[in-house]
Amino acid sequence: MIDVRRLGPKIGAEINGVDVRALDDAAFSAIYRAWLDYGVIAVRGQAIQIGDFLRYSRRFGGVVPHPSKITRHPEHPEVTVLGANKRRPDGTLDVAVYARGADGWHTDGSYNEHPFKATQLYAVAIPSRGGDTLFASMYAAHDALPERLTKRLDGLRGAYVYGGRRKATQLLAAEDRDWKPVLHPIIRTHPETGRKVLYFDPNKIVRIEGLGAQESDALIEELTRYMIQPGAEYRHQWRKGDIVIWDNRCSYHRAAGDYPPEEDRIHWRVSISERA
Ligand SMILES: O=C(O)CCC(=O)C(=O)O
Ligand SMILES: [Fe+2]
Repeated sequence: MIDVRRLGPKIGAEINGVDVRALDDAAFSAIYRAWLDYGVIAVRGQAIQIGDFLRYSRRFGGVVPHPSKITRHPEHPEVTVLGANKRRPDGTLDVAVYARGADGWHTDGSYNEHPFKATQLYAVAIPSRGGDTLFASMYAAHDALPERLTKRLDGLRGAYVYGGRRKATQLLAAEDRDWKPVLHPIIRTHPETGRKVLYFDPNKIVRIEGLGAQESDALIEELTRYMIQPGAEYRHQWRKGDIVIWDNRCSYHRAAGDYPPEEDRIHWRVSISERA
């Protein structure tokens, strides 16, 4: 039996008392089921090596390298190391590294034709305060849309690009900065749960297909206000040894990004694809 405990009213659960290196298929499928049900799962208390992390991550799907080459683990390109090398050689803080994911609510990989189904982090070093990660439910965002908006969004697709309208591409190598926008329906059906979501990412959306620039901007602004619903949030306070996986098909997240910059906050991170 896997001990699953709810964390937020509409998103988030924690699992204690397991060792991810030694899960049989029945135990793993209970974790996978909980992940589908709760959107975000924190497995506590893991003391693992990078190979263990990769083996466990591959049980959720194909592990694919993140487009930011400069933050990849030197020996394991599929692993991004969050929070490493945040000081430049001259000692100044590289804010793109320090505050990665803190510039607003988003979902990972919306710039891909097939966005990452999941992102999984392992907490290697945790600061003494701050540095939480916040999550919110896309199901709740969808369910809060007024009928007028649901009707209007029917059939509409958003165009997404790495860096979005702000062209925030600092973490990419210079030669990798020229991306073509990809299209995703704004109301999507989760392929495994069958539930509808508001699939949206204000950081990476550049326009809504078929609308004029002004109308598109106004709709983007309106949708941004629906993303986070009262009671549909969960704030994760990290402990060293936590493994947290979130479902990018039904949740938004953001880093709080507020920890003391002189302290370490290091995570191994993998992107898990629906394909591969
Ligand atoms: O570091 C975090 O808390 C989350 C960063 C983030 O947005 C990501 O890894 O996709
Ligand atoms: Fe993210």
